[in-house]
Amino acid sequence: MCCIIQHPTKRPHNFSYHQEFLFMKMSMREHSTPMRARPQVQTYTSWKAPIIWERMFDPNLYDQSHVQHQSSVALTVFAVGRYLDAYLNTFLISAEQHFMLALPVTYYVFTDQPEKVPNIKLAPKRNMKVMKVEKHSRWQDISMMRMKTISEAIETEIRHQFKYVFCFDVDQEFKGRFGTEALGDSVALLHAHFYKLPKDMFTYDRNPKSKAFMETGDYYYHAAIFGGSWDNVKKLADACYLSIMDDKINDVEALWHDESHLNKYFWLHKPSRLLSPEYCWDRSIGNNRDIEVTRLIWAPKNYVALRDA
Ligand code: UD2
Repeated sequence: MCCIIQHPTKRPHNFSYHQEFLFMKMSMREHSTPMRARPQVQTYTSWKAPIIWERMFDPNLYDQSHVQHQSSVALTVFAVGRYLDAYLNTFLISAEQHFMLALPVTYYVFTDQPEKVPNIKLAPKRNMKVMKVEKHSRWQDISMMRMKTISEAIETEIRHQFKYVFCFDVDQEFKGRFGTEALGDSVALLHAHFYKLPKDMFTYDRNPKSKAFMETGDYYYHAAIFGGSWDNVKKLADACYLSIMDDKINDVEALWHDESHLNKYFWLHKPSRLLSPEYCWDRSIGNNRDIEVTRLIWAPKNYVALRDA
C-alpha cells in the first residue's frame, strides 16, 4: 500500500510542518469542543517514502482495496455554458489517467449542451452519462443549484448503482494519483488558500441573516471537491440546497455561495475524511514546500470571458 492514512491522535515522530499544523489544529479542536461529537477526522498526507514509491511504480496496478470494499464511484461534474469548451475535455482525459483507476467509475456530466460533450475513450468498467440541465442566468445560481441536481441524480440513479459519490468543479486537472485512499463516508477538502491561515481569516459567511452564517468553525473547506457514501452526500446536498433556498426567500446570498453552505454543513456534521490541499492545489500559491505531490490542480480561471452576464 503506497499511502498512509494517519489518525491525528497517533502522532509519528517525523512530522513535516504541514502534518504538524494539521495535528495541532485537530488536537486543539478536540480539547476546545468537548460537548460536540468527537470527529473521526483522518488526514491523508504526503510522506517521502511513499512518494518515492509512487514515482517508481504505478500504485493503481497493485491497488486491490476496492475488491475488499466492493467500491464503485460516481463522479459528478458540471460544465455549463462556456465552461464546457474551456475545461471539460482536460478534466475528463486527466481523470481517466488518475482518478480511482482500479475502480468502476461513471462520470455524470451535467451540461446545457449535451451535444458538445467530448467523446473520450474510457477504460473498461468506466462509463459516462451526460445529463441535460437548465442554464441559470447568474453564475452564482449555476454554482449553487448544483446541490439540487446532485441530490436528484443520487435519488434517481446513483444510489442504485454506486457506493460512493464525488462531486467536482470542472476547472481542474488531475496530475497524480487520486485513488481509493480518498474514499470515505464523508469526505471534505482543506482549501489550499486557507489551510495555514488562522481561523479569524477564514471567509465564512458572517451575515446572521444567512443560513450559512458561522461565528466560528474549525477548518475552511473547499467546495471544489466533496464526496462520500451516496447517502451522506445526499444529506449534504439536500441540507445545502434547503439553506440556499431559505436564503433566497429571505433575499440574502451567502458570501461564497454553495461553499459557504458547505462549510456550515461540515461544521455541524463533521467529515470522516479530510483531504490535504494536495488534492486540489493552486499553483499560484508561492509557499508550497509542504506540498510534495500535486494530485489535482486548479486550471487557469478566466471569469470575465467564461461567466455569462
Ligand atoms: C469557487 C469554488 C466552487 C464554488 C464557487 C462559489 C474553486 C475551484 N471552486 O469556484 O466550488 O464554491 O467558488 O462561488 O474555488 N460552472 C459552470 N458554468 C458556469 C459557472 C460555473 O459549469 O458558468 C460550474 C463549473 O463546474 C465550475 C463550478 O460551477 O467549476 C464553480 O464555479 P466557478 O469555477 O466559476 O467558481 P469558482 O472557481 O470561483
